Amino acid sequence: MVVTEQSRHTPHPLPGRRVAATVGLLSVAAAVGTGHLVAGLLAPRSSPFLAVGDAVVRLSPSWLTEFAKGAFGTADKPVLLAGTAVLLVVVAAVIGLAARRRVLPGVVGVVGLGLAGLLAVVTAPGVGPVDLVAPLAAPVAGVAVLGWLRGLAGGAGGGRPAGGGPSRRAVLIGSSVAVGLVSVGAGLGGALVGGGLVESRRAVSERLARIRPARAAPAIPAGAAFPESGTPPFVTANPDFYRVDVALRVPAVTAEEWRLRVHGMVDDELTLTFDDLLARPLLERTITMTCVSNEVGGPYISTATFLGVDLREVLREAGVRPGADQVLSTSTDGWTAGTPLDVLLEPERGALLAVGMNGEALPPEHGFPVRMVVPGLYGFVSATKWVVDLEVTTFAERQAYWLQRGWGRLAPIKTQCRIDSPRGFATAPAGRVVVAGIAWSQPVGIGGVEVRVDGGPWQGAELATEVGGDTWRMWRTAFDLAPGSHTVQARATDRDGVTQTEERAAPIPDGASGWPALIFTVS
Ligand SMILES: Nc1nc2c(c(=O)[nH]1)N[C@H]1C(S)=C(S)[C@@H](COP(=O)(O)O)O[C@H]1N2
Ligand SMILES: [Mo]
Repeated sequence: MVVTEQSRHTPHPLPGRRVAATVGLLSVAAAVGTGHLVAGLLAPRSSPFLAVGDAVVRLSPSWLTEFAKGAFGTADKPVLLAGTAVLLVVVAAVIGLAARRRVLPGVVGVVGLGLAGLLAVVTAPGVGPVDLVAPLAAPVAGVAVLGWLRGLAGGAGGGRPAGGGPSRRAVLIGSSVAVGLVSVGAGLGGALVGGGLVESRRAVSERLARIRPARAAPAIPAGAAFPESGTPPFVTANPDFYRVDVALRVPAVTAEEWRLRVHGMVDDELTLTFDDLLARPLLERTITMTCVSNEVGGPYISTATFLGVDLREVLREAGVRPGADQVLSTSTDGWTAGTPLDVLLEPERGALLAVGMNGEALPPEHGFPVRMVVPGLYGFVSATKWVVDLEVTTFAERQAYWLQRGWGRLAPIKTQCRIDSPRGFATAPAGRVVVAGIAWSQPVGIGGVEVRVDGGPWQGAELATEVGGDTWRMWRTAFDLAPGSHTVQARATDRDGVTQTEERAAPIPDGASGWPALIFTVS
């Protein structure tokens, strides 16, 4: 083998600083674009770029987010994302410069960015395994493009002898354009598939912020909760709101493509668009939702202020025919709920086609763009998320998803309570032990809660300021207890004077019953 002096000693010229920085930019762009595209296809919320933005919001101290809201109003999120993008451009250029001589520092930089994205995604509420794909794919694409472009630019020892083929400069420019197009395409693709939903939701939130409800929910009075004694806050923050559904992937329907068909035993079939809903009077109602699967003492209960359209008015407009006794609602993913028609037509019930939750559009996991909420009924017979179809029919004719699987047909929420403090098997210091919790009996409301320790006399608990019958009510009381193990029990009584039954029942078919009890130790 003959190795010429010339080719062995051809020095690989270092790429210029501008070229190196461009290589860094394109590599990071490819990473971000790929992450966004994969997220868009698999799980919109797992876009590393958007997740970093969300993480910044989540981790920011409240004075900073309040300041941002004050300074930028509803534009605070675009401003935040633009800021993140600017920072990313700077970091990308630095990565390119770092990789000018040796590729390793650049790889470390891209992987470091990838780790930041991954961390942001996995620390978000409610992540699943599928959410990991996009943040892992992003740095892989970034490193691949970095290595390739460096080769083309001559920094990686892959330089070809000059002469003959296209000049290095032409190759570099050509490939840069190609990579740039791919990155932009990936970004756009991701934006179209997943970002379309994100964008739609953001636009709805902004529209809702400008709308004055025809009827606003009363402000939550101070003293409606006892968080200092261990109860949850009165209104559940959206990320903390319990979630129950059979959807493996959160359905992605934009507000623009959403339609609701109202049909069946009606005089006039209706098809409503999202704009049609927003053109109606919007009502705000604070409602405690409960899942029938909740065990005594369980977590599947939360409260939000919903904004929506009066469902009764929509049904009356369609003109319900005699003989119907059920509204079968269908989600875009095919799940169904059967709601008793007479409940939906009660003037005081307040059933909603909800579009807003705690001052923003419904979160995707909670039914964006539109869901049903019916005070006083368990979710499986009333709270259809991503609702697209309402059929007025009969229970004899049509059976909904869980009814077919052995759960109940009529499912009013049972009067129930939960002890939140002390925790089961906790150790409390000797002296006065505060016992606190929540109670609910939608839509009647709670009139009293009693607590007893070790089977002793029932003691009436202090009730928090009442918000309404459709919501939970917090309670607390205290006992002087001797050291040792103790059992505490609670029972709630509704506003009509009916005390919850002591009889234990499992959740299936129509909700758990029995007095909550737990054991703890006084030291
Ligand atoms: N499309 C759809 N809607 C659904 C469900 C579902 O599985 N699919 N589950 C229902 C049940 S059982 C409950 S308790 C509530 C829970 O609503 P949340 O997840 O917003 O708390 O949604 C209801 N709506
Ligand atoms: Mo449920």
